[in-house]
Amino acid sequence: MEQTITEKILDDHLVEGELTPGEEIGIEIDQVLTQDTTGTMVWLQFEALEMDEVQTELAAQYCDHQTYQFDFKNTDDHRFLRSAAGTYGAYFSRPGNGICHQVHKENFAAPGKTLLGSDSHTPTPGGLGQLAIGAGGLDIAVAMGGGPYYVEMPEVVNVHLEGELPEWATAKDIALHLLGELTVKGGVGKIFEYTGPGAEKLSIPERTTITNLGTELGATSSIFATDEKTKDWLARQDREEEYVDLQPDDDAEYAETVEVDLSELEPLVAAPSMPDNVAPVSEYEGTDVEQVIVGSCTNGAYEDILPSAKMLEDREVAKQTEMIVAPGSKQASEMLAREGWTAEMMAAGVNFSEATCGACIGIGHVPASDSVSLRTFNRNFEGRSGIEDDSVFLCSPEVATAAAITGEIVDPRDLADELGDLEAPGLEMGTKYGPGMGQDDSDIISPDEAIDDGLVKGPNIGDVPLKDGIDVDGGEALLKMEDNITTDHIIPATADILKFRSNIEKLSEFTLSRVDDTFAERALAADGGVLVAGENYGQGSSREHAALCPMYLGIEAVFAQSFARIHKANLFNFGIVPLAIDEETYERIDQGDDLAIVDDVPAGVRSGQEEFTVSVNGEWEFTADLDASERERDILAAGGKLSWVKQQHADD
Ligand code: MIC
Ligand code: SF4
Repeated sequence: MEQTITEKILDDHLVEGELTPGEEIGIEIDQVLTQDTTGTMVWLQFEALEMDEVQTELAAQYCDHQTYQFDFKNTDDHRFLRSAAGTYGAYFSRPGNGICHQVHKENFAAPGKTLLGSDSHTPTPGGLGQLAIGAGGLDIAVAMGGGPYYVEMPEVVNVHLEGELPEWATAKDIALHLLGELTVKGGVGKIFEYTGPGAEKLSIPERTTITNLGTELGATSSIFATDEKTKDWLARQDREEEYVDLQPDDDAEYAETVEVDLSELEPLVAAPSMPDNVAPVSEYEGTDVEQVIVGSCTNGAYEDILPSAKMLEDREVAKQTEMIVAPGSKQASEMLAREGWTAEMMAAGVNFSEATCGACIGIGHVPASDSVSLRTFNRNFEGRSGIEDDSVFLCSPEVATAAAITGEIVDPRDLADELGDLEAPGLEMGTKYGPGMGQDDSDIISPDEAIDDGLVKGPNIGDVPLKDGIDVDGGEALLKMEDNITTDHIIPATADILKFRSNIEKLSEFTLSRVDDTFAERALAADGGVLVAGENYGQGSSREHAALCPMYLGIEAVFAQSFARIHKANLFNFGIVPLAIDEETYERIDQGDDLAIVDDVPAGVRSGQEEFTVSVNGEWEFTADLDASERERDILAAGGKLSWVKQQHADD
C-alpha cells in the first residue's frame, strides 16, 4: 500500500488498531516532553501510578511558562520538577533555558520518531519530520510509564504548496492564510502533511512556524517531509546522525488536498481576538500600536529574530511604542548576542526578555488598557495577555518590526516604498557567525548528571484528586456558553492564577471565571451540575486543569455541539461525560434548566449505548450522543484514567 508520511510513522509505531480514519489506534511513544505548568500534575500522576522510572527512549522536563517568581510557589514547582526528573530519569531544562518546543527542537526532536507532550504546541518539530502530538498530562504520565497513546486515527490532509513567497510574505502568512480559510476548528481530527515545491523551499524554522500554528487549526499534528535542509539543520545542531529520509509514496492517498499558491500571499494579521480572524495588514494600516513583541514558540528562533534585527539596523523604535524581543531559547539569545545583533537591537530601542512564555500567557509585558499590542505569537484569545479588554494582533516578525519603526500598523511593502532603503530581510543565516549554531546544553541536566535526592515537595505541591466510579444523572445547566470556548476561558493562565496549577482546590475557584465569575461558587452550592456549549468546546491548550477543576466542582457532563480533541480526551480522563447535541437543541436549552438524563448513564456507558435521552425541566426531551471508544467508556466507568490504570494494575 502506498503511504503518506504520517501513515509510515504510525505504522512503525502501531500497537493496536488499524490506520482507518475515525478508528482508535494505540501507538508507541518514543519521546515525551512536559513543561512547568502542566508538569507538576504529570509527575504527581506518575507517582500515583506507582511508576519507578521513565520507560520511553527520552523524557524532557522544561521550565518555561512561569519563570518570573512572585513568591515561593513557582520556585517550589521548579524544584519539585527537577527532583522528579532526577528521580525518574528525565532530562531537566532549567528555568531561563527556553520554551519547551524551541529547546526540544534544538536538542532532541528527531525525524521519524513519535513525541507526545503536555502542551498543545507539541507538534512544532513536525517541521523536522517528527510525528508530534499534544495531550493532557495524564496521557503523558501513562505514555512515560510505557503505555501506548490512544488517539482517533486522523484523516491525512495534503497541503500542497506551489510557487514561492513574494518579498515580505513569510511562513507566518502561510499559516495565517490557512487559518483564515479553514478556521480554528478546520483541522479537528486531521493531520496536515505539507508537500510540493513551495514546501521544499522553506527553511526548518519556517516549517516549524507552520507546524506550530497547526494547533490553532485544531489539528492533531502537522508534518513536513525531510530533505537536505533537515539534514543541514540537524548538522548545525551536531545531530546529523539523527537524520532519516521521510517522503510520502508517489501515489499516497490523502483524504483531501488543499492547494496554496505562495506567490499570491501577502502580509497578514490575525485581528483580535481569534487566530482565524485573518485579514491583510493593509486593512488595519494606520492603527496606533503601543506594544510590539517578537518571539514565543512560534517565531522565537534565531532565524525569526534576525529579520527584525536587520530591519532595525540604523533605525529606531518609534518613541510612542515599546518593542520587546522574547527569544524562544537561550541558544537563540546567545547566537544573537555573539553576532552582535543584541547590542544593535538594544541600541535601536529594543528591550530583551528572558527566553520564556511569559507575555504569551499574561505574565509580564501586559498591554496598557485600551491599547493595541502586535505580537508574533500564535494565540490572541480575549484576556490572554493579562487584561480583559485587550486588543492583540498576531503577525510575522517583519510586520511587527515595521509597526515598531512607525508606531502604527503598516504593510512592510508600503514602508519599504516610503523609506526607499528598507530591504526584505529574508531568512538566511547571519554573516558574522561561523559554522555550527552555537549549540548550548549548559542548562540541561541529563538523567546521568541528575542529583537523585527523591521528590522534593514544598507547600505548593498538592495532591492529585481521584474520583472513583461513575455517578452521573445530569443536573442544572450551570452555564450556557457560545462557540469556540477556549481552555483559557475555562481555566485562565495569567500570573495570579497560574501559580495554583499544583493546587487543584485553590485553582478550581477560578473555573470559568472569565465567562461568569460566580460560576465556581454556584457549582459548589448546587453540588455539581452540567455545562452547555456550542461548537469546538475546549479549543486551545492541553491543560488538563480545564477538566480537573470542573470535576473537582462536581461537573458531571458537558453538552456541546462539538469538542476540541485534547479537551475531549481530558474530559474522559477525569470522568466527565462529553455529550454531543445538535444546534436546535443547543438553541432551546437555557442556562438554569434542569437537564436530567433519563437513561441509566453508568449502565449505558458500560454497555456501549450511544444515545441518551435527556429531560429538560420535565417538559421536553432531547437526545445526546456519546461518541466514545470501548477504552474511553471503560475509563469513564472507572471514574477517570487514573482510577482505570490503577484498577488494571491491581488486576495484573
Ligand atoms: C498555551 O499556549 O495555552 C499553554 C500555556 O502553553 C498551554 C499549556 C498550559 O496551559 O500549561 C498549551 O498550549 O497546552
Ligand atoms: Fe508558551 Fe505561548 Fe507557546 Fe504556549 S503558545 S508554549 S504559552 S509561547
